[in-house]
Amino acid sequence: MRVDVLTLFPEAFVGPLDVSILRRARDAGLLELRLHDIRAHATDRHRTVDDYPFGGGQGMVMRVDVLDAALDAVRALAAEAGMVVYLSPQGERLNDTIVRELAEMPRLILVCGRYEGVDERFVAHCVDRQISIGDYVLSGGELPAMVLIDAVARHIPGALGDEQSAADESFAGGLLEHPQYTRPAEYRGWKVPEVLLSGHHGNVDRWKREQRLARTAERRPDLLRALEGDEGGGEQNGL
Ligand code: 9D3
Repeated sequence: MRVDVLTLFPEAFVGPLDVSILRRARDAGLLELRLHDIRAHATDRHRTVDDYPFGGGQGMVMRVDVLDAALDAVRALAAEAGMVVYLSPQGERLNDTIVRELAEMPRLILVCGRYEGVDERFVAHCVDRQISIGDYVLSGGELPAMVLIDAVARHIPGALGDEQSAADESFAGGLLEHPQYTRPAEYRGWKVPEVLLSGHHGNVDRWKREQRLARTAERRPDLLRALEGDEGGGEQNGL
């Protein structure tokens, strides 16, 4: 998969996407990530990318002409059309279904906004999909774009070991994980639950199942309700 990112802060992407699974996927040629500075497509001598909103209001808006020029230039760098995703607080909230859909695309073009957002004509004429990562205010689309890239890259065939892929499948099934422990079995008097040390696989499995149900009911009752209306949900979770 090829991912092109249009941003005013390409340097923000160095670091998070250079470690772990992302690093491996890129090194293996499974993920080709290209960063592009929107400001390179400004045309005036001050390299202006934003302006005051028509009709008034606070803050600045990113200009449609600069964004369109940047997008055209980036499109031309590869043959595939690419799905244009604008990271926006007004977008649909990112979830596992959307991540899997985007992971099917041969090419994604991610546009990160700054200031109060982008001129709506860019959204209307150039954007295929608008995505938010949740209902809280961030300073721009860069962190959301990195979240999206990380989540999508995990679904590129070969990017993960089989074990982790299997664990992700079960999250998609909609229950929280059971708690996990490792050695030492006791630390400062804090003990690992007895059943996990018992070697009784039947009891261990039952305990894990109970823990998953109890914490899902406690913390994410919305997930349980979603499972109730879903025939296949139980088998998917080994319940
Ligand atoms: C007047 C209200 N504005 C500022 C408080 C609205 C606003 C504009 C631009 C709020 C946030 C932003 C920048 N955020 C993003 O570009 C963004 C975002 C987010 O803030 N939260 C969750 N997902 C996303 S995706 C892009």
